[in-house]
Amino acid sequence: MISRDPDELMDAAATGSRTALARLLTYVESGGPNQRAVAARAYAVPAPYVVGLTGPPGAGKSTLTDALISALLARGDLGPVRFDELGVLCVDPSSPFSGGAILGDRIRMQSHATNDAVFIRSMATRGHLGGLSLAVPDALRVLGAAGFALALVETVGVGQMEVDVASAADTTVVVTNPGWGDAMQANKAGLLEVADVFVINKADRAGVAETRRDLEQMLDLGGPYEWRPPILETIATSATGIDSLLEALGAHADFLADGRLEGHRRAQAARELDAVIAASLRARVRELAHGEAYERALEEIVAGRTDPYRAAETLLSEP
Ligand SMILES: Nc1nc2c(ncn2[C@@H]2O[C@H](COP(=O)(O)OP(=O)(O)OP(=O)(O)O)[C@@H](O)[C@H]2O)c(=O)[nH]1
Ligand SMILES: [Mg+2]
Repeated sequence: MISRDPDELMDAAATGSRTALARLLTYVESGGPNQRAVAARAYAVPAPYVVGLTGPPGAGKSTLTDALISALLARGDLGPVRFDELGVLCVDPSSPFSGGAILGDRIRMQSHATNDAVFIRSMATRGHLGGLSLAVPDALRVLGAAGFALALVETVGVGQMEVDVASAADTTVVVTNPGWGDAMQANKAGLLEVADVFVINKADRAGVAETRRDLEQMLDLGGPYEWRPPILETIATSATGIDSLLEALGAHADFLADGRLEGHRRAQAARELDAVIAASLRARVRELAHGEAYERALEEIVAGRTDPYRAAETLLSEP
């Protein structure tokens, strides 16, 4: 029988138990006291180096991730990062239970399902107070505590929530396809913020040059860059362009390792802390809105005996 105790599970995960690791990640998704206990242990261990892949549905992220897994395992390093085991998280913020993604991703990454050096998991949120934008960083920490030095995170979509999830990565790859210049243009602000590497996947299709031109123009509008995101072309289905992609990922990891990773991690920590504070305050608001004092305050406001500002001050000052 596997333990239910977060501390025992942590010890088991650290010595290689995948069952323990899976249960810890379920705790992370579910929120509550177990999630808090897991976080207390997991954040005491350095986070793994994280490569995030994000992009519109169907861009080929899972196929690309699959090809990257093979190439990474063959090398055993990514720039300065050495690893024995590879953790992979698949995240679909638009679907609360990642139903479709689980099936699709599992099939796409089937070739690695039985490889002990790879751990693949679809992430959903079932109650974590901060949703996926906190559950994913927590899960990455758990992978770190379980001994993974490198993790890949596939996130479906290019909206604000996906950008939030993507910001948990150290190197973020934005995956596009030929002919999707306009769609990317519409999201350029968020994408420019997170993209360290652009990939035009499905380069076997027409329109690669136009998409490259669109992306270059988009990049020209931004900057100046200490690191200008390179634009690579891949055909994930035949693993074409994967070596160049790995070179680019390694180069970016080197770039960060050259004195920038600490600042990057500090910015991540600030985003996480802000998100936890915001989520806690929202929970407090919901709690207040269900209390008797709140009902009394409403009556007072309606009767003209107080105003919402004074009423809020009074409510918040109560223990
Ligand atoms: N022609 C072509 N098809 C590709 C390429 N890469 C992926 N595909 C196909 O595109 C489809 C979607 O691939 P996935 O890897 O599931 O894409 P995804 O971005 O992970 O999809 P979601 O997770 O659902 O957003 C599959 O049918 C792939 O076989 C490519 O380079 N060329
Ligand atoms: Mg996918």
